[in-house]
Amino acid sequence: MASIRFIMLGGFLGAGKTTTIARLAKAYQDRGLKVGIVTNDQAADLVDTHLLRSQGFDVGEVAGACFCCKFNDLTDTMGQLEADQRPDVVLAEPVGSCTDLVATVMKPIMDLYGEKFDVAPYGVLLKPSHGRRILSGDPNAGFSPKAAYIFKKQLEEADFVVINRMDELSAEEADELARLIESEKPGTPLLRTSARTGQGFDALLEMLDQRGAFGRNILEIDYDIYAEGEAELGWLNAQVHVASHAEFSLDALLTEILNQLRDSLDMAGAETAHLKAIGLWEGYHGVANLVSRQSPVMLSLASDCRTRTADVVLNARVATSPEMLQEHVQEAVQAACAKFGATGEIAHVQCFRPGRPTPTHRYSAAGN
Ligand SMILES: Nc1nc2c(ncn2[C@@H]2O[C@H](COP(=O)(O)OP(=O)(O)OP(=O)(O)O)[C@@H](O)[C@H]2O)c(=O)[nH]1
Ligand SMILES: [Mg+2]
Repeated sequence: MASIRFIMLGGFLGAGKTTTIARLAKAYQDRGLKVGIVTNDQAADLVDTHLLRSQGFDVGEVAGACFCCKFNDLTDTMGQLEADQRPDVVLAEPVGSCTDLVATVMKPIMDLYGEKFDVAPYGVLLKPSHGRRILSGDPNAGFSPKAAYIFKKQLEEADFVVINRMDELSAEEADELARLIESEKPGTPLLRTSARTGQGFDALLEMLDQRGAFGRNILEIDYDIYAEGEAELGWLNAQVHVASHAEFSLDALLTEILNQLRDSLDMAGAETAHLKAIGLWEGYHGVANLVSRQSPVMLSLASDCRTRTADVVLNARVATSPEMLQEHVQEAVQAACAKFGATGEIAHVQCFRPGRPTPTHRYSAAGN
């Protein structure tokens, strides 16, 4: 039986992994291939899972810790996808604050499941504004030096690097970023894409089809700095039930919740890595995102729906304490709902700092 192509795409929070994976999944389906997707988060209630499922993809989820710490859950989830429909391709999205994935995920899959999975080169996506600021040594890069350490380790272990969001960059800006990446990681293949428009996807597909000596960049990494960098982020996943006597625009509500949050976090001086909210009602779904303190809230998927009730799933990753983050979220949800004459009942909330990663397996450069 032919092996399943395993494609993992990394990159910092908000780099565009889910958007890229959705576009790649569609491209593989257009080639006549069956696709499974695995999402991952430190907690339950993932916007990404809802978003990808609502687009009709077969999605398994590993929730509660990153792939490296839940390696057996990752392989079990891939086993379930296999039992459901035996995909030709599995696309996997690790948590955006994770690194050391070659040693803890790619190598173990190659070694322990090499007959079943054929592992593609490991690509890491960049959010240009974030990448430029860290790589040019901006002391106010928003996140701490420890978070910058994680970002640089992500680049270091990549087989290839992708500058995403090309639709927002001039040729000069992209060239400048390419120079910074080249001096950080000389000789690494570099692609330029827009997951929004599809620019550069032929080259990305071609790169992912390559066979060869990939997955070789096993890191030397200090897990204390890595763990402390991750723990600087407050992490919140919540479900909110919204109800009103009058109809409201689901898209306007999602945008308003994130705008309220953006303003209050900005006032508090808390840097946002990624805020995302999906609104769901009777088969309709809309998604809003915010990827940094400097950028506007984007409605990345319009539901075009008016409703009296909706379920909203909210995921926030922000450089602040979990307690502060939860307060900001509660206030933003109440203020936004009030604006639409609605009430927002937070049904389920998980809020914490990510714990120290303790990988199930870790292969060393020497072999294992
Ligand atoms: N303009 C533009 N926006 C993009 C592009 N790719 C992604 N986005 C937007 O950036 C935001 C974040 O994209 P995601 O795909 O959710 O990013 P992610 O890397 O999966 O984020 P996490 O799962 O939180 O780590 C969304 O609003 C996307 O619509 C792009 O190429 N161009
Ligand atoms: Mg994602």
